[in-house]
Amino acid sequence: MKKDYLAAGLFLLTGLGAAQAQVSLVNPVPQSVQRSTESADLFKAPAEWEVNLSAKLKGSPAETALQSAAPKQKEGAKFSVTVGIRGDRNIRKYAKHIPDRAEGYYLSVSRKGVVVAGNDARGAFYGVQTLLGMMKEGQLEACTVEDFPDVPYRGVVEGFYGTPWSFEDRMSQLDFYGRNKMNVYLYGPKDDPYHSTPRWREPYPEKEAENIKRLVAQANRNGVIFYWAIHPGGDIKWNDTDRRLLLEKFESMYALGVRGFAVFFDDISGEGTRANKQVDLLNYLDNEFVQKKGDVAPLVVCPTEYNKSWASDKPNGYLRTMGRTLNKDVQIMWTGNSVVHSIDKPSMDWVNERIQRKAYIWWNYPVSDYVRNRLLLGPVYGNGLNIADDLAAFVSNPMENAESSKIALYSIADYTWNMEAYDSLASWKRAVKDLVPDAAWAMETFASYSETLGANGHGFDREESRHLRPLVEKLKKQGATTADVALLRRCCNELNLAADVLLAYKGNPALVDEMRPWLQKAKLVADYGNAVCTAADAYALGAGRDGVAPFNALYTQARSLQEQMYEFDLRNNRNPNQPGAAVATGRLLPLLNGLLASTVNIYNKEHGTAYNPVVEYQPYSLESDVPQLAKQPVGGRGAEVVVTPSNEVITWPAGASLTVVMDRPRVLTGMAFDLGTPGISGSFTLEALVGGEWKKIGIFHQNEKTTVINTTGEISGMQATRVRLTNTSGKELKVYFKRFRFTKSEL
Ligand code: LOG
Repeated sequence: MKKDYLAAGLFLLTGLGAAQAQVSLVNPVPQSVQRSTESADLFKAPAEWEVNLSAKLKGSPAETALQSAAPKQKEGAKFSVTVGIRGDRNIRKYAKHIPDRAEGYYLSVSRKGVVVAGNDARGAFYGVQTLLGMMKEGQLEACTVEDFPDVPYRGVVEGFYGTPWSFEDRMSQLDFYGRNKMNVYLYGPKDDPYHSTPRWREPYPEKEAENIKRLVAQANRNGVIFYWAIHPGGDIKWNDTDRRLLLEKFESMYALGVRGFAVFFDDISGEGTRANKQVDLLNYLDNEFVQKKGDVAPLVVCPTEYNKSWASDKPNGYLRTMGRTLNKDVQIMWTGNSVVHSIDKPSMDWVNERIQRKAYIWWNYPVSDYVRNRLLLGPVYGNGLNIADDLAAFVSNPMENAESSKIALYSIADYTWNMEAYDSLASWKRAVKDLVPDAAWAMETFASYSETLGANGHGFDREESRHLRPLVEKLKKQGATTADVALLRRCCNELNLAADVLLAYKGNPALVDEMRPWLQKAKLVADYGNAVCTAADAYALGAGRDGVAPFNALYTQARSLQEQMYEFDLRNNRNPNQPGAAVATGRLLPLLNGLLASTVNIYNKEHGTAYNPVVEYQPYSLESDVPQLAKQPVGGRGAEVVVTPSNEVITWPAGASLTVVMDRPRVLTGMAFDLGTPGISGSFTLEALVGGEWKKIGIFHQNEKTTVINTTGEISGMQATRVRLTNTSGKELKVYFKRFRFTKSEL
């Protein structure tokens, strides 16, 4: 169908100067835009208009959106806006142009007025949104648009660990989804006690219930289906009582206005993971609740085996059991080949065949709950542009930083609406402009240093600072020149400028609040870079030393700023997993570190001095044959050595271990780890490598309930080079990895 539109176009918008074309402001990019003249016919948007809305759309999101528009509604105004849906008299003449697709619409804009003809009510709403999007800069453009979404359900799953979004965050998000033509929001923050174990059984207290009611109303105003998700698998009993309690909880949510329901079975172990029991419950909920109510959206489930790397592929394995026995109208979520992964055609074919339906993609980007010291502000890329027909839905799991997430969400809305036309960099630029209209340059600049995820257990990464790619390649082969240093200095100064502009930006206080630690950190990075560049120019590249501070001062300043950055991370963005604020670690900081090291080496050689050239000293590394832990980062903070915790259930093979390797012996002073599983201590052996010999360290529970295992007494004083934890139970175990840290002192 899309092909026909393209072929029929007289003057397609594609390729025309985006700057003057008002329709180019619209997100998501429409399927087809046509103009009757070759050059854009732009005109000033009217100050008032007469709205002719069909009776069927009274009280609908289309009407609400028109009421919020800048032009005043006035009977008899010269400019008319006619809005209806297929079958309505007021748009009968245009019916043949309406795409025969769910949520499709036809829009015609001329100097006399506008016609919006929706295929259905949501289509009409989206036609109005396109009109409002065009008018963002006060202008309109004569054209016709025929448009519809590629993916039936598009939106967001608030499904991360960490601080759940606030009520205000969510209100703003739902409005944003309406504007960007996303139609689902799934509420499932892991740290809402009433969503998960054990309090999923209890109704919300009054205030929270009232807020949910208001959120549902806000979703309805924006054409968004509000799904409420429950996460009961941690302690569910497969008996009548728990089934009844779950149904009662759903009833209480229904009473608050919720008309979409989901059950999440992710990240659990034990009894709750049994496929046939889950299916029994889900089919029961589908038959007795969803179908009987009649006004509830399709039930959605997040399975326990929600990605290929964990899926058993036996004929009677988990996924195929679900595929075969779960009611066909229940939708099954899927994160791809692993927990965090790009989605492509082969991976869709793989899962769809097994679950016997189109998968409901839960895309784990820009979620940052496993790299909480990061803001992920880069372009959205990597997903197949040819999978539109393979998806039941595509929803994004975002960051706990709601406003910052809008950059990625804007582009995910774009991608899921019109895949073939998706242009990741262009979409990102529009996203930045939409979020920070009056400081887009600053935001683009800052964002281009906030892209990588750094080392992480999922091995997922995003390219950072594309503009520095050529320099990185060049410096692999040869030393830096003054021109290279000038480029680095300019990058530092731009980053500093961008950070200052954004810190003072008044257009979006919530966004600035979220970004503050990263903006402040960026200024330290820039200061560090300036010290390094000045030292390199004067003392390594011979670019003249007149008026330049002595080497010693510049060197000390660079060291001081490294320390300040370290200290900054200890004090800011406090969270138990990955505290601090990482900025520019993808390319800029490694380049500066390399430049400092080479400058120091040159200076030492020339002057016979012994300044330490080592910039990033990393004395710890990790070795593990537990696949899910093999890439887990390890790092030192003060006296502590910490392996980053994981959110998911870890399958720990028999005999497999996790080892922290140190570059030289250190005195152990304490140790604690938490596998989040009661009674697990007897299954593991903890050892330290002392003088080339493995010494066993006794394990005891500090507290039976939290299963924190503490070894402080026994470990104390050992001089070790390695610490190792091994599954010695003789069988594969399912555990969590909530903590693994020890303290040490230097010899
Ligand atoms: C969780 C999710 C979390 C995400 C990223 C799913 C289905 N579940 O490993 O709550 O935000 O990964 O850390 C998950 O993705 N578990």
